[in-house]
Amino acid sequence: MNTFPDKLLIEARDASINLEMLAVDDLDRNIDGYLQPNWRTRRMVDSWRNYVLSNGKNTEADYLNLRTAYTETEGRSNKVFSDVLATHIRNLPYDMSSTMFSAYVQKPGEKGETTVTMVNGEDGEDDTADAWTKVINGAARHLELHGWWKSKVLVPDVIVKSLKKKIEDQLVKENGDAVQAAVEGKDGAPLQLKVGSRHTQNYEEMYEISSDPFLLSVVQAYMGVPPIFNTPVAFLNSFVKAKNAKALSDTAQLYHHDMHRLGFVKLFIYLTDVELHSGPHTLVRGTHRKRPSHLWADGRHTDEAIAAAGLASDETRITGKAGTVFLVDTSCLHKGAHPDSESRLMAQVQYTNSLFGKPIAQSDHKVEASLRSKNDEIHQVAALVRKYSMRSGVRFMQNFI
Ligand SMILES: O=C(O)CCC(=O)C(=O)O
Ligand SMILES: [Fe+2]
Repeated sequence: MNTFPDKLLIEARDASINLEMLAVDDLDRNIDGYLQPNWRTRRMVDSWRNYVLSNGKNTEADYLNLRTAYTETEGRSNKVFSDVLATHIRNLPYDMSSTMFSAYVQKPGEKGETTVTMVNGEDGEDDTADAWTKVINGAARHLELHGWWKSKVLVPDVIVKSLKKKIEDQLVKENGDAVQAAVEGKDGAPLQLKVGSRHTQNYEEMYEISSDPFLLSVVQAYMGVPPIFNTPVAFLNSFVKAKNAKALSDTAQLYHHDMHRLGFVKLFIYLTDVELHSGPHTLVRGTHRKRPSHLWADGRHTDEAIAAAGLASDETRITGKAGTVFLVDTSCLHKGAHPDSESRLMAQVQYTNSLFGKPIAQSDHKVEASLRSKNDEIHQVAALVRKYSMRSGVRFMQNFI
């Protein structure tokens, strides 16, 4: 067997992890100029260094430093650490000619709804480049201001249908009749059913959508670094009545912030039409940057607590047809609204700027695992990971190499 290219991929992944040491050293030297002195953020630098020195391994203690510093500094630690990282890692140009969201920008003379028209195309130049830059920066700016952005252009129907079928088949395989009961909101049906990354990582559609050059460009413009693909999953949320607050809490249907990594943006893909009554993704806009002090606490927050803080009018509910994709900086306060009368099927991928944070299973490294394994499934995922490393770069697939 020729393992030469795989060894190169693994080497390149390790080099990519190592690059983060530039940010660690920068922070180590300058942190008191960047952030108010704080014991926990100091420890967070050490934790990040541990991550790099161990070639990408996190401990629970290091992860806790990140999570706690976020709360203690009211988000500033993550913002500063992420900005420092961005000054040390080069951006990638993504080739927009293969985007599935091409309807955003049309060449002069093409028919259809034109979101942006071209200006200043010089001979021999890509005359759509300016237009794309405008759309990308507009989306990134919307994320920065509000914490979310929704695409007007849907994912092509064939991709939505094939992804949906794979997820439904897996749900039925694991849960049998409970799936139909959940869809119909029958008494006793489960509130939520999940397809874990163990399965979704086999679905090419997850990579195809999330590696789209347009989405990667928007997330890169927002985070300042080329994004890393992390935690592909899918959920079915049933409109069955919730038994209690704990059930809602366990299924992310109470307000909370995510905090597994330094900087991240979640890509959500609706696989059913989602209206106000079907449990839309709901967030409090702007809370990724600003919120009343007590709402920086880790854990869940009730709707009443949001209202009492005067934030009810900042609630944003994201609806859309099947095939709608949107990006959310889920370090903001957010939840899946509990559906009233229709169940919701949704897939998601987390884009992140670093894998520092929550411990990652070494078994996630499919290319590395494939060198020693005869398991067909591992080889299939490894093939996808190689393909999308070629398409979008080693850094994008770093978690899975
Ligand atoms: O179900 C939703 O809309 C939100 C889920 C959630 O909290 C998350 O993915 O971080
Ligand atoms: Fe969440």
